[in-house]
Amino acid sequence: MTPQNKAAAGRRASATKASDGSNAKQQQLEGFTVEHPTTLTTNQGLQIPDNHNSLKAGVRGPTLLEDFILREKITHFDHERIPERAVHARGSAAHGYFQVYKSMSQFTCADFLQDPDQKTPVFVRFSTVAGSRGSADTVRDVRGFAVKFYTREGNYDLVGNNIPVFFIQDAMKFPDLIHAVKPEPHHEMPQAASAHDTFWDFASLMPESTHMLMWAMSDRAIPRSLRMMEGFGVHTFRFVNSRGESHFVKFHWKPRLGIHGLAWDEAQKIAGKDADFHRRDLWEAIENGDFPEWELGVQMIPQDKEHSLGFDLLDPTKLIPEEMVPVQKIGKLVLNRNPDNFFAETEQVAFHPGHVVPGIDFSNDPLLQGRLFSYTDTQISRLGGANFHELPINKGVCPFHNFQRDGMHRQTIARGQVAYEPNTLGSGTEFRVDGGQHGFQSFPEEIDPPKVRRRSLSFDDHFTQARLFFNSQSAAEKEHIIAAFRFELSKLEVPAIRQRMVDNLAHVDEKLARRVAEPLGIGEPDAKAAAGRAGFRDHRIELPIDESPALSMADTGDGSIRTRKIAILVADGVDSASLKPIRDALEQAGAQCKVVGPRLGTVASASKRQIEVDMTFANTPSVMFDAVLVPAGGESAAALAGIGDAVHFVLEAYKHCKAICTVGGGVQLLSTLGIAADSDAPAGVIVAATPVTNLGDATGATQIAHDFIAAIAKHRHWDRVNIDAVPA
Ligand code: HDD
Repeated sequence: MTPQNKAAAGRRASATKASDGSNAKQQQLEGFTVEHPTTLTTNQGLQIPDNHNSLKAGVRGPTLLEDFILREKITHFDHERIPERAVHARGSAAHGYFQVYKSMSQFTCADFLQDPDQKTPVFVRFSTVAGSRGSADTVRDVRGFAVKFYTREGNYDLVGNNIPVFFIQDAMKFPDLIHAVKPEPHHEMPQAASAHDTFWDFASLMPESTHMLMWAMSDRAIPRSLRMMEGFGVHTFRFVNSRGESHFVKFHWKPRLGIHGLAWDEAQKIAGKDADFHRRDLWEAIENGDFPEWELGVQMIPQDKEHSLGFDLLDPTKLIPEEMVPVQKIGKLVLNRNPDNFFAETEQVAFHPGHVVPGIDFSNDPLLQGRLFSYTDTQISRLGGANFHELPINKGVCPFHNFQRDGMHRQTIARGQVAYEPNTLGSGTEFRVDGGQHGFQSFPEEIDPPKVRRRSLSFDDHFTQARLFFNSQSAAEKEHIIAAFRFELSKLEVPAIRQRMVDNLAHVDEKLARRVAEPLGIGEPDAKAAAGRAGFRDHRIELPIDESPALSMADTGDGSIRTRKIAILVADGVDSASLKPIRDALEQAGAQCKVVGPRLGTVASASKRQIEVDMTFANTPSVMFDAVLVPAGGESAAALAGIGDAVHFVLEAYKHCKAICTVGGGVQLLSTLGIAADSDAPAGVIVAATPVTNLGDATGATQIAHDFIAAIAKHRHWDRVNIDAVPA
């Protein structure tokens, strides 16, 4: 067994031992997994004698059509690819479990929300929306957050995003939205990017998209890690309890590690340096035992309070501010096992908002209603037929049976004469299902309206919540939003689209619109012009709040630095005595330290000790790290100052507002780079000019480590001034 196989087997063994229900899916999957073979056979089991040579008429002759072994192998290869998802093609996934904190029976009869001792297995797939399957992870985009709960009553899929609102109000516009954001159809450019004419042409003509655009231009759309983003069910759903009483419900996933973003410049660079950045981060965290965790939160509104919010809870471009209806944390999600096979699991998993269980129901949100059609339909085309529910990753852990039959790739072997209902031939007694009281019961909402192809007037406020979002951001977050709009709109070839967009933004915030417009070579934002255009709606709703602190990413998380990546920059002459206690403290706090040097192997410390180098300046840039430590050692610091890549490393980390700690001789490096290295050191820059000898003592080092850890825990020091002047 290879080391990977051994590790995977170990993980599986421990997973299958659990007795709290969390192992049900893993046990089922065991029946489908295979290990690497020691002999090769054909798909029919025939041993293959030679896997290098085809059957020929003489050693130099043509290959014979008779060679069924060659044909089988090549034919299978020719058909290895399936269509990628129409949206959310690029994704990464993991197994885990969900556990409710206390019974939710007062609100819902969903079985998996009743017993705090029960763990429900889950499979969670995160994704970007616009890019192809092989596109980069860190592009500016919405992230999909799709959770499949394998419950005892059937699969429940919560197919959400990391942004709580959507671009459009009605599913009728979904194909238009996606056609606009995908690469332009004549030349298939740009890949995985919204910064092009067709997206903003559409968005500027659809003012209902304004609220979500504000989110998409914020750092939410460039997450530091999939483990550090929120998730939302977006639509209003329904909880229904065993008495048939309904509450409207909004779902939230709150990450334990807080909500953190990358710098835009950093995100673009990572896309080239490590296109798999988020996938790798998720995989490695789980392999290292740092299991990502979220809490499930719900906002509940009793059925009879449907119209109490001032805006329409059926409108998916609106959120319910947490200050109006608090989020109750009702359970936790833990991801603790990587998939065994990407294609079989992550690629073949098929989500559908219509996969619900008793106790959870839909609202009349017209976007949700359209989704209820789309997902099964797309799986049939993507996975090659109607039996995709039989694929191992999609199969429920509870029994399922009906009289649906046949179709491509059917796995189940249904016994007996009968494939219809009602019948008397099947079970021996009359079998009939109609009007039963058990199983899934749709909430009997009373509806008696005329058929109309129109939108409710209550959907007609497109700006109030966009404004609320903007008002709720920290100063730095506002600047990032302005910069993102500027970047995206500056990429457009048609100035009229830029103008239309800033005209719309003037209805969110005059100053925001003017700041965005400044470098774009267009006129002043013209709110009146926007108001005169087709599709413009501004029937303002009154909100009881002007700001919602919960909409900001600032100061979120548990304050720990667990899983944060720290680069330790070294060259010959580094002071190993002062380095060790700082490194130990960082690792004890859960950070991962990597030594980056001029070459692989070792460097020699000032005291002639050999220090292992993990990475080189040439193969690993600063954007792979959260923080930088330049240890003491005058000779080492002088050498680093002479290495262009090392200088760039520090400057770039500084520009991206990361915590930087320089000690002893390392401090000189900062001064050389023009960064204040005295008592005026910028936020997040820890300068310990203490003589090297003193740093060997534990107290000095502990204080430095303490300050450095506190700076890393803040994630980024976005208020660092003048970073635009930094040449990196
Ligand atoms: Fe969708 C995939 C989330 C609106 C049609 N969607 C898909 C995935 C996520 C979402 C996370 C990827 C699931 C996976 O990992 O396999 N979609 C959303 C959210 C929406 C939304 C949060 C709005 C609130 N989607 C939406 C509409 C439609 C679709 C309005 C069509 C009417 N979505 C699809 C799809 C996909 C999909 C084409 C592509 C692959 C798939 O379904 O399985 O059917």
